Amino acid sequence: MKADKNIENAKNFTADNNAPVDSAQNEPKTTEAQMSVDQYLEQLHADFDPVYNLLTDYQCAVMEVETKFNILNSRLSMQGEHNPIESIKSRVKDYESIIRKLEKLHLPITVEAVEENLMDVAGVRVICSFIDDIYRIEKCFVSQEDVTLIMRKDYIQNPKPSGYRSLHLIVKTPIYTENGKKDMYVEVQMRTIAMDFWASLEHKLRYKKNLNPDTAEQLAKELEACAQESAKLDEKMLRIRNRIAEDGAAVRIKDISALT
Ligand code: 0O2
Repeated sequence: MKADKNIENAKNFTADNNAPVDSAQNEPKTTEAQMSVDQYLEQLHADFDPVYNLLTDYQCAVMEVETKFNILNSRLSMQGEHNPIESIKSRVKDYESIIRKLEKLHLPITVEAVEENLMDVAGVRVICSFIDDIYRIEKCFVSQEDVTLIMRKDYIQNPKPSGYRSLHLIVKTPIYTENGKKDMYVEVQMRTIAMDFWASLEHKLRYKKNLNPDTAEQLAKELEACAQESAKLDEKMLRIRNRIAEDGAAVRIKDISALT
């Protein structure tokens, strides 16, 4: 629809401004150049529509998964004393990164190759307050009927050498389009606020191209140390939260026994 309009606009643009005027009849003439612009746009349309459709499907998958987490957050927060999810960040890889990844994997640059081989085009990042919330939410999420767990990498139990910690899940989940049901891969990254804080800073270092190698090495070491401190902080916060919960429960039990 949008692309049709673009082609139409392009035709208008050519007719209004660029086409040479036939002096005899004083009317724009259809030229070879104009034809080729139309053909070019139609080709572009044919090439880009499948890509646009694919990225839209991934966007829908992201929305489906986000909704699942939002629902879990509401349900679990009714039972506990806090919202287990602090925030959710989502993205669909842009087509430039998709093409670079296909190239890196020596795969053909086709829509089919993306659908069959790339499992991280749709990404949902779930940020939790505490480590135990991550595993509690994971369990509820993967047990849903329309969520199929494809891959699980626990970088919280087994951090990467860089110090990176997060729980990664690759799942398949359906979207419902005008053409029916379609199963989509979605990558879910689950982490605490501290893990997310660390990962965003380390990501900056990773993509900083022109850093002096010595500085880069030193910063990587500092970040690794930070990762260990932040892991300890996560554990301490969890212990404190549990103490608060236990004391609260003890007070409630005392109150109840005073009534009986
Ligand atoms: P972006 O821009 O975040 O999307 P692959 O996905 O094929 O490169 P693999 O081993 O299948 O590699 O995936 P992995 O390493 O389990 O997870 C990849 C994603 O996790 C990365 O995506 C990052 O988002 C995140 N990640 C993994 N390791 C690190 C790390 O050491 N530091 C930080 N900051 N993030 C990490 P992308 O595509 O690399 O980047």
